[in-house]
Amino acid sequence: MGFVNCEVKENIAVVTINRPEALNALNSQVLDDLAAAFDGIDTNVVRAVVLTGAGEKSFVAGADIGEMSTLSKAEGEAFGKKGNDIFRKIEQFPVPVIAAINGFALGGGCEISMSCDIRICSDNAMFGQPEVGLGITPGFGGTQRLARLIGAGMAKQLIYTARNIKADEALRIGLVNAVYTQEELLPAAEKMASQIAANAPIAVRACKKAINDGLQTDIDNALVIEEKLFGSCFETEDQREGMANFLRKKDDPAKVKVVAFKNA
Ligand code: CO8
Repeated sequence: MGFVNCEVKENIAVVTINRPEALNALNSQVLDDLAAAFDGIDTNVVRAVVLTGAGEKSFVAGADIGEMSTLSKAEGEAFGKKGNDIFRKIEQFPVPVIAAINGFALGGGCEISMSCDIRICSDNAMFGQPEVGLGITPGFGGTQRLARLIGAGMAKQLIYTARNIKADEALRIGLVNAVYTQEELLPAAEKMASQIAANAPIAVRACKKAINDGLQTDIDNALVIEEKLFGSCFETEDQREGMANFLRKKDDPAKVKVVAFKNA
């Protein structure tokens, strides 16, 4: 597919934004290709996704400034909606998405990483919302997701000053979970995806939904969301097999086995 590659390795998918000549900047075509790549993933097979950028320098250096430079008010709003729709698709994708941030994650690049479930980065990564320096606001969810992730005070400081931060600072403020060398990043992301993929897939999906939906409401309603999803797990084969395996192990440690969860 044009600007986005998707490689499925057993039950994980690696989606790579592939426009390195423009540091993987997001133009309309990249956004369309990204949507198509996620639409094309068979979630009956794939249990976790890694999202990364091609090349050694950049994850995504933002929305395409050339394309944006001549937009009218209505076109700007439409472009913002286009990005928001695809980022929301990633955020609500049924299985977890890990952003493996291999360099610049500026503007729309920082924003797309924040629509993923988990962010890890390489030691050359750089994050920022430089939009006010270009005369615009963040437009692909940055004002909302950055404040939710790292708190309103720190988000406002980063957005108002348009200051870029390096990997170590991103780790300190909780924007990323871990920092790796450039060589280690993708293997680490794939290993994490495989660890997720080894667990009961329906339960993992239910956890994602419970956390995401619960964060949008008050604690009482959020706990009801969890109760319902928790209850639904008791209709699955994976729950029966997972618990039976634990009880067999207790009975006789020699009976220990790795459960091959079925997505059922
Ligand atoms: N858009 C378009 N092209 C880009 C972008 C971008 N965001 N970033 C880099 N490129 C291109 C450069 O133009 C250059 O192309 P060419 O070789 O044809 O001249 C190529 O990528 C390589 O870039 P540089 O030569 O600049 O590489 P450097 O290593 O010197 O610098 C930087 C790297 C620091 C990342 C620099 O390229 C840069 O500052 N890029 C812009 C970063 C930025 O400001 N990003 C935010 C954009 S705004 C945004 O994302 C808003 C999102 C919401 C939009 C909502 C719309 C309504």
